[in-house]
Amino acid sequence: MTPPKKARTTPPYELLYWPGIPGRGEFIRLVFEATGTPYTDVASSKKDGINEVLACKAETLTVDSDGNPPAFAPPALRIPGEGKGGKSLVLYQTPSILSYLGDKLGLAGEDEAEKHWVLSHALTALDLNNETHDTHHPIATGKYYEDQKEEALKKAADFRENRIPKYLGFFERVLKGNEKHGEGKYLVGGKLSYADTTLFHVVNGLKFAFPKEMEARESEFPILLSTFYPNVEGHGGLKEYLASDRRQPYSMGIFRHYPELDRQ
Ligand SMILES: N[C@@H](CCC(=O)N[C@@H](CS)C(=O)NCC(=O)O)C(=O)O
Repeated sequence: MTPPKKARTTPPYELLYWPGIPGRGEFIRLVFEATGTPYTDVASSKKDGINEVLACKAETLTVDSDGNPPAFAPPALRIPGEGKGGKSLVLYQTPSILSYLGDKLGLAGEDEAEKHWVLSHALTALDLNNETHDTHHPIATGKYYEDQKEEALKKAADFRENRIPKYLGFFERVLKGNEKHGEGKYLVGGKLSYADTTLFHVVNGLKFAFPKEMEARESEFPILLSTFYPNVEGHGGLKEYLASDRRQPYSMGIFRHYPELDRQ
């Protein structure tokens, strides 16, 4: 039987995120790229696309013309035709978007338990992402790094000495516990999930931001850094994407390389 047209086509997914940095938008891009799903990165591919990003988070917005609440901050995902009454659906918060897309694109786990483990691990990796941001902005997100450098040095030292090993040690245990199914390559079950792509990106960002610290710790987390990480990096659609110029370089976003914050 021929499936209905809608089931055979993917909706026109539209990522609403700042142009010029990987940022949190990258967690969303990775699930599209890993599954070969077409999407539009609105700010970088549409003329005046940035205005659409600004509009979804406008501080005067209470509800948009399609009935969606405002987004607190990018990333947001807009899906024409999937909202109430066949209008556009707009979702925000990285893990909420990942959970939605994970279900649609087969990256959310195989059953109810796996679905929640995938979400829990992705949230934990995103906590690590947020703590990484706070190493260079420990006092105020809206102030320059140079205005909070003294505190950043203290915050980064604690992050390197206590938080990095705590998080990476946790994920090493998760991978070890799932070795029977995942062979060290997957956090949950025996196939790629959005928890894997999310953790991969955070580890990739940490290697950029704290190269000396990560190199010194390489042998402490053998499954994570020698099996899991290269496996996700070499996965189907991701391998080509990561080597392409569509993968934006790190700059002034969450993952920044300040040599003075790294291991000395
Ligand atoms: N927890 C939110 C955080 C969103 C967030 O902080 N977005 C940043 C860019 S990565 C932003 O534009 N923030 C603006 C603001 O907080 O006003 C998520 O994961 O989506």
